[in-house]
Amino acid sequence: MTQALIVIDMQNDFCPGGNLAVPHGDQIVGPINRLIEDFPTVILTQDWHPADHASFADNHEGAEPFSVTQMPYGPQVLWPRHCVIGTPGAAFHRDLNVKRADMVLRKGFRAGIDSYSAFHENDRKTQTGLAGYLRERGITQLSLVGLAHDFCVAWSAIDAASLGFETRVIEDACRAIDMDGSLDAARQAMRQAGVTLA
Ligand code: VGL
Ligand code: ZN
Repeated sequence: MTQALIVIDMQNDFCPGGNLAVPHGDQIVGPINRLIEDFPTVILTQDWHPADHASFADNHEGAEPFSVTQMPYGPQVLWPRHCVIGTPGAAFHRDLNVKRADMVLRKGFRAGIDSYSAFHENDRKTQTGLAGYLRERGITQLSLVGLAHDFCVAWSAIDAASLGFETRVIEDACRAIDMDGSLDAARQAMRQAGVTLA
């Protein structure tokens, strides 16, 4: 089988009540669970940050959440503290069917580098190893779902397409943060990268 479903960051902190809640993020748990049954291979990603992570606004004196700062690797949005290693906010949504996952890929665990994409960290150099894993298993077609549509799903999909995977985002099973037009920009960037928006 050459297909995999990649479920991005279906964690409590990205759902209503969480620290970086994506509006209606919990509504896609049911649709994702149905998709999980249809794919031969399922991979879950988990945003997984140490407490001193550089993407947290409260680790930068006087910085407001959702402002943009300059990192050594370029501009970086500063987020509310979220998905701290081992906390309930970093756990998967309780109703997500995690039983069929072949792999759980953690990302963003280096204090100095954020990682939206499941393939490359935000410095665009540090690899997560996912491409190698998929290639070794002979997987060529990817379908992506999850949170957030305009950040981690989009960046993962763009990288997947540029790495040569046939890449599709199932938009009904995604929800967006949508700050300053970020969803429109992300959809345009995905189309440009050759990602199919389904
Ligand atoms: C995400 C912002 C910060 C995401 C993760 O999963 O889209 N967004 N960390
Ligand atoms: Zn994060």
